Amino acid sequence: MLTALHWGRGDVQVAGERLRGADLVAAVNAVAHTVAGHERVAVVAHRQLQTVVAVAGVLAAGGCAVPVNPAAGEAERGHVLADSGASLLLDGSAIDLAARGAGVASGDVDAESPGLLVYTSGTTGPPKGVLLSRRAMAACLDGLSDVWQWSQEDVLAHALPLFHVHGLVLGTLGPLRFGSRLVLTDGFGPVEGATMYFGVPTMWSRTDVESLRAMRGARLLVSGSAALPAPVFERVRELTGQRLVERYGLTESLIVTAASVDSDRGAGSVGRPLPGVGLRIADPDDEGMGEVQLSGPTLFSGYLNRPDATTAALTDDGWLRSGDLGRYDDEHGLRLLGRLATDLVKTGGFKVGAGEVEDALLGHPAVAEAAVTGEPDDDLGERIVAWVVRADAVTAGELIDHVAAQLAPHKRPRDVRFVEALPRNAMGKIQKSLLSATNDV
Ligand code: MLC
Ligand code: AMP
Repeated sequence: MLTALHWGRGDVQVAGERLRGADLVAAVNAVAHTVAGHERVAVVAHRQLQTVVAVAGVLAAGGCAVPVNPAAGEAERGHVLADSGASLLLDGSAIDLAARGAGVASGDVDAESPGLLVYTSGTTGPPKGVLLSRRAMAACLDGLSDVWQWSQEDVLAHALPLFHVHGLVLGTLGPLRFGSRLVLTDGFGPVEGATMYFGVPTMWSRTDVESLRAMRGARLLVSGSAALPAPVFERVRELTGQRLVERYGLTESLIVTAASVDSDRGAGSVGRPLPGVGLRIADPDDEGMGEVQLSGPTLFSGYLNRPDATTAALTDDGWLRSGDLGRYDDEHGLRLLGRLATDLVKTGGFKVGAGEVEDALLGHPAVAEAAVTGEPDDDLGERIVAWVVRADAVTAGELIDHVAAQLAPHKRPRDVRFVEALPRNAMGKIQKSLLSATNDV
């Protein structure tokens, strides 16, 4: 188990279906019996009550759940299933919410053992599996409960996907750990009685006036996973009377900083380190800006099957290189100012590796060369743009569909720009910074 998930007090509602108290515990136990003895269990993470019960059941049995994006394309899904070595795949229809089981004797589950394996994109190659221990998840959640005074009295509402840490660790295991009620909706919007809302900036910026007004009664509105534009912060403040609270983290570190419920929550700050978290700015320039590096109990246990990538992600003294540029001072907390890698795109809060999309495009016979960039976008933060040199006749739509068949829908390019050649330096390396100035043909 997570160490202590209080699902005896749990109350989870997803799209009109609800399980609570003893019924929730018994449904989770029924899954735990089914999965007992499996080290890793893949769970197709539809936004359904079955997903919550399945993941909790795997944890209760002492195993490690591997969430799979239900919309993942063929190549991506195949990679996750093969790389994770999952010996069982649970899909929503395989979970019977009416099943009831008694507690399983999972023995003493080591807090260091992985409870989740979450796949996340890097700059090149297919996504890497991030091993998250029970200890790391518990430390992150307890840290947040400290700074947000998150308790059993809370009702959390969100519409986040369940295959990333935002929706799954914070948005699902959080309420289960604290016994607070969870209402998971299909679209982001007001829920009667909700005291907390979690969303990515795109969700906050898309929420209409009436809906924001209806969220006034909540005590904590939280934004994370991507940079929150100042105008969105201001609009939410105007319509709800509340300052959005920001928190920051990575799949590899879980949440490491958060603005606290009682501190002054200012636009542009993602708060201070959670209890036990080490945060430093490496090689700061004259203005104090450098790479944010992290240590402490919330860090991952490594990438599965990728010791090389794990070593590359850590400094010699064991701190995680976040790849984010920031500045820290005690008065304002952490301010994020950009990213070191240009080959990662954050679109709608999803991280997408340029290399993964380029590889998918290059798999199309009509593509001679391809480069992918993230271009500024008012709605999504960044949008994926593909720059393509054609070897044969092909339309933008055909290439977008080709990517969608291989990868998840959010990894599709929004725009395809056909060019005669990609700008390269003397070594032949594509110079992405010059692409925006390149004209399509
Ligand atoms: C998208 N569409 C396209 C397209 N791309 N259609 C044609 N061509 C393309 N290239 C379609 C979509 O499928 C959708 O169709 C419609 O266009 C709108 O797409 P969208 O603009 O992307 O919107 P939407 O699907 O509503 O998604 C927006 C969103 C989503 C904000 C709901 O991006 C989201 O759920 N983000 C959350 C990401 C997240 O949880 N990140 C956490 C990572 S963990 P249709 O038919 O479906 O409407 C992490 C750590 C931390 O970062 O700190 O938390
Ligand atoms: P992921 O790999 O999907 O977990 O994404 C982690 C990245 O999301 C971080 O490295 C940041 O770039 C970004 N991120 C998360 N939270 C915030 C935030 N509050 N503000 C800006 N960027 C964020």
